[in-house]
Amino acid sequence: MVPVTKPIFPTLPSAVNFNNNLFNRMTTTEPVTTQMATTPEPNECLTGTHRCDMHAECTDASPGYTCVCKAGYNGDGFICEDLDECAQPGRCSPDSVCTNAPGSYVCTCKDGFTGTSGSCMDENECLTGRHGV
Ligand SMILES: [Ca+2]
Ligand SMILES: [Ca+2]
Repeated sequence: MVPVTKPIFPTLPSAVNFNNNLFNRMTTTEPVTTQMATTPEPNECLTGTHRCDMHAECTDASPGYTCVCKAGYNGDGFICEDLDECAQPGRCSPDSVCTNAPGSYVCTCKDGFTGTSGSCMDENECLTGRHGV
């Protein structure tokens, strides 16, 4: 009787190379996934990758970021539109005219009244010299 001997493990060079390639692939793939997992959360507000409106405040968060419209603007932070303050009653004194402006508003005293925004007084033409001679 002639004993039949079979190799338990493959000894062909191609089989060894295949195992080496697989091993190399596993060892080269692992650092990539580790690097992705440890990549710090980006500050979109500094990198400029946020989508906040130009009239919104960007605040970095993890993950992502938040956008809040600035004072004088209305919206969800991604789209901010100027607030028409003049559409709201009582913004300016009854003796002044309200003019809407981007992010703000202006109260201008009506003719015959002097003062600053919000407080207009009847102009004393006798003192200001704006009376006829
Ligand atoms: Ca972030
Ligand atoms: Ca406005």
